[in-house]
Amino acid sequence: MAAPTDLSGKEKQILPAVNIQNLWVGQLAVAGIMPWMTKLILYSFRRCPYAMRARMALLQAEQTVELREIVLRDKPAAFFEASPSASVPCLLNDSEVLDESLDVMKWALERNDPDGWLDMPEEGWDWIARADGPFKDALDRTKYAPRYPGVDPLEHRALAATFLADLDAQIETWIFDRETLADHAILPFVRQFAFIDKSWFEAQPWPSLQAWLERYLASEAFGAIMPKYPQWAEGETGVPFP
Ligand SMILES: N[C@@H](CCC(=O)N[C@@H](CS)C(=O)NCC(=O)O)C(=O)O
Repeated sequence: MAAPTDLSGKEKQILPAVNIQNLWVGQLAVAGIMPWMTKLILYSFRRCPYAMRARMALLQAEQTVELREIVLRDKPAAFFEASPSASVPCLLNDSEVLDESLDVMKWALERNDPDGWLDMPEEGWDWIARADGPFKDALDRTKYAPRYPGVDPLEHRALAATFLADLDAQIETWIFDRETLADHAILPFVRQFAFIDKSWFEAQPWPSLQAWLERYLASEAFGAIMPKYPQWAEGETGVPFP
């Protein structure tokens, strides 16, 4: 590993033009300006709720990655090579491939967890398991009913609603007494469900849940994980995120 002061000619030329104070070292690594830094690559898709929660944890943990925006109907060969499940998100670091969004969240926060998101009650994992399991199943059968022949979307909307009513009863401002991993693991899926039929969602008696979602959608962090990214193409460098 080269010492940070041991700059090649190219780096010497580039560095004075960069306002280093405004950049994370990870962004410099992605930009190729500090090549001795580990380069992290995130295959992502803007609207995928799993990728959204991974990006939220990376943002919170201030872990800069090279983001490669994937279009799911046009997956590049490099993505198939990287991701065993061919699903987003997929994070590559120098020693491993993280192909599950929750693993990406944990990995990022284990490196830097300024607000203690990982320090949540054990029950947080139960909420996440209910959201990722029965709630997500019901969400998909409500939203994408034609993909599930013989399935009644209204029946599944009612199943999803039982979970959301329980969550509404649990939330004051957050699921627990402060923001934790559970909030950010679940919020993208509640967003996805809410937008199936926004007026129906808003008419439900879930004031705490609705306010929780509204705060998320209006937050600076949400804006920071949702810019439109250009589709990544083989041979290109992706964009630094965050
Ligand atoms: N368990 C995975 C699920 C990820 C997932 O299913 N992502 C969807 C997009 S939202 C995907 O990539 N699907 C593959 C496809 O549509 O081809 C995780 O948590 O990361």
